Amino acid sequence: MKSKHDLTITDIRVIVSSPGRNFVTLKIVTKCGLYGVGDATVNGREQAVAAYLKEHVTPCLIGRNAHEIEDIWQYLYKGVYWRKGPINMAAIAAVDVALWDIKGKAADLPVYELLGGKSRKAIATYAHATGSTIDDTLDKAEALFAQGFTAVRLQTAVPGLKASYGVLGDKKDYFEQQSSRPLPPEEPWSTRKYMNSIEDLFRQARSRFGTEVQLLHDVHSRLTPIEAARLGKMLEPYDLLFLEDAVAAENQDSYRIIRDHTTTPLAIGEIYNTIWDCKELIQNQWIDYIRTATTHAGGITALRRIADFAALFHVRIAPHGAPDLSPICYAAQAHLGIWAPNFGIQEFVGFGSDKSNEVFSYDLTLTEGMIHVGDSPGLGVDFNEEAAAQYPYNRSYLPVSRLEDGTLWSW
Ligand code: GCO
Ligand code: MG
Repeated sequence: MKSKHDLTITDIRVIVSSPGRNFVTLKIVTKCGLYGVGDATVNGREQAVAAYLKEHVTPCLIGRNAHEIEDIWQYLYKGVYWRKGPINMAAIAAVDVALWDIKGKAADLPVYELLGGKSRKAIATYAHATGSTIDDTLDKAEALFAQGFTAVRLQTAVPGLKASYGVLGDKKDYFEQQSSRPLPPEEPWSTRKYMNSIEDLFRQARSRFGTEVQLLHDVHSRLTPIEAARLGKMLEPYDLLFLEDAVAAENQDSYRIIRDHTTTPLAIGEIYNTIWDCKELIQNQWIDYIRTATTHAGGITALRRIADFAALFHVRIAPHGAPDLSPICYAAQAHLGIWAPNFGIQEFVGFGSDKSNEVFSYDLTLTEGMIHVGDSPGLGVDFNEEAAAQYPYNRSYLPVSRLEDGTLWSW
């Protein structure tokens, strides 16, 4: 069918900006003037994706028909020869999301309508409560429940360690924390200290908040499979919605070991790039939630496939939603989440900072801990290039983690 819009791709812009923290944004412009935006942010490696997009992707796309999302996806995935990988897949994701945005605008429909329409009214989220002590964490959780959230991830500094991931210390928020790191800071880790202190957090949380609220926890891949199995058993009485990243799963069958020992639901996937990274986890039903992000696992086209595959095995999607995922990623995931029959929950740490809100606009609203998706055509997001120009790239890194004897550990 002949489109009433000329969607020949005429211009592609790659913008690296730092409105509070670094984002890599892609803008694809078509002949009729319709354009779409995509997120390609890989935290701590932003310039690598930007160079890849500028030098190796955009020249191949000029002149193509923006309607052909599937063919362009396959072209960038199979055509690269060296498939997969975080840089490649973030670049594909940004192109894919921008093309869905354009298709929606051309059809004058929100992207969720193109996916098959709404399966629910709004998207459930879980917020973060991270404190320097158990009381601090639980006070923060209480404030979130008071705002209407019904699910909260609890993290507390490990007693006896100088720093713990996610604990902000004197920093106002994640944005300020990350932008103060021109080189990777080093943080200590002790599995023994963690295992000796973690149960108390959840015991106190349940005794303070009761059984109605949902609680989650992120292990950040610090344990071995058998340690994770023990943790899952230890936390069973506190009825977690899920335990995240208990083990780094380069070996997907590590999760079999955990699964054999505990009924605590398991989630993983924020660092995965493709469906292949989670294929065995899903088809063996070793996990309950798959947490791949549109930005890091190939966009809406790829996440839709992961969601459909996961649905066959009772696995639900719970996409990553940390602050390094831009509002464009949130929008893409919101459209997917409102459609996916097997949507579980969306991680949510706010749509952005005051600075990032000058640069990104979005048609999403949060009420009572739920994200409501507006009916703007496309993804309903926009990126203000002039505002972004005020905030140049600022090199910054995630921390690295070491055991107390100096051994480098998983972050
Ligand atoms: C999460 C995460 C993040 C990541 C960060 C990496 O579950 O929200 O684990 O805190 O560490 O997004 O860039
Ligand atoms: Mg995580």
